[in-house]
Amino acid sequence: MKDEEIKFPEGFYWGAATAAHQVEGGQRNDWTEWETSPARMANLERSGLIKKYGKGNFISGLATDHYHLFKEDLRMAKALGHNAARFSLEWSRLEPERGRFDEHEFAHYLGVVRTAKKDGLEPFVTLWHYTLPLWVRDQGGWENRSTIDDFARFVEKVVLILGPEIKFWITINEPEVYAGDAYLAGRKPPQKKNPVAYLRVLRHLAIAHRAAYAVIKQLSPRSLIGIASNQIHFDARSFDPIGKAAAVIADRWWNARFLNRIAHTSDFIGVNHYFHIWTGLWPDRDHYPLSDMNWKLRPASIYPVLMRLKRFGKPIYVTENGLADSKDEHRAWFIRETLNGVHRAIGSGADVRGYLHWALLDNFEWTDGFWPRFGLISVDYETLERKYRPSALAYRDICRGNGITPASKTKG
Ligand code: IFM
Repeated sequence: MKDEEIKFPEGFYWGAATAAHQVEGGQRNDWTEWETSPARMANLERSGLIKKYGKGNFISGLATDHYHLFKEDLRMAKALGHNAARFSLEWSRLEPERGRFDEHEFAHYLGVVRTAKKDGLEPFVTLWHYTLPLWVRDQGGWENRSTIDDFARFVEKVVLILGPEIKFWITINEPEVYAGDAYLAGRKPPQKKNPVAYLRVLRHLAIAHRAAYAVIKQLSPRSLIGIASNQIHFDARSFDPIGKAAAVIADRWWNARFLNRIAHTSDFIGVNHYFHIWTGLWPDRDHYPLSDMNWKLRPASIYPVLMRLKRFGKPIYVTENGLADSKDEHRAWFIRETLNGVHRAIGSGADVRGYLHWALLDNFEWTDGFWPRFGLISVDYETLERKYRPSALAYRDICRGNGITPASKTKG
């Protein structure tokens, strides 16, 4: 990398992201019921995973107890020079029974939002990040069309209470991943492997986004609304026409399909970027470090991803990007190189306005449980003690300096 200063546009948002179920603890939703089910436990036992990680690894339980410790966590984010924080609201807490809203829980999230703002963190609030109230699960979750109306009613209530405080709303997190994992791969509840249900759920999620958009715009016209879409960079060698064609098809199917459906009802595009997938007949010649989850670490992929999103002509926010790295060996390098790519994309005309690292702190990584460590802040799950990882401090220098200075370059 060049040794010069790289400055980001004035007002760029710097921060990190979390999701309610992964950090709060004490949930009662479709996931908490599923994770302890005898069938799932037997499966984990059979595959040797309980022996390897222990049963507790797979039960979200108290998570990081962010529900009670959010003030401390937000204070730590502030000390890291962040000026934005992405987090989600837990629908099952706010509407535990159909039409019964829990005022106490609304007050809780109002407290979270106000604390964030007092700490100088602009909230990016996700309305739905994977987990469902039990009554929604019982009516068939997103397969049932009436869940769209229920979601719109929930959003209306949320915006009536939190709306005056919120500028950025993210309606749905990674619809592509959720639908694929839950309805095609059978990895997440309700564990179906049904292409018809998969397409139906995707369609309903797109309609739900549009319905939420209409509700929010009506109640809070000045707020900005988008989704967090999982965007993958598919690639092949330039002389490999079949691999290249496969990359184009994969891109249309995974990256473009959902966004095309909702872009006209989005004020910005939120992008979660983790993967670079090789579609070539000839193997990739480059070698990449691996994360603890064996994900290839290729931060340069952010550039083509952002350049492809330019066509929507909307502001773009990187709403997630990160890696499981318990030893913190690669994170500082990974963030810096990703930001180099973001900066290059801005220089090439992509209107990128913020970067939110996944995650602020270690958390419950869904089916993998607690062992993957995604946090800028480490969490000791015995004591709940939080500590900054060195990469958090390297990122802090970038946030504070609104860019990458030679001084903020630490070894990766
Ligand atoms: O932990 C998840 C998050 O919930 C959604 N995006 C990807 C992250 C890492 O797998």
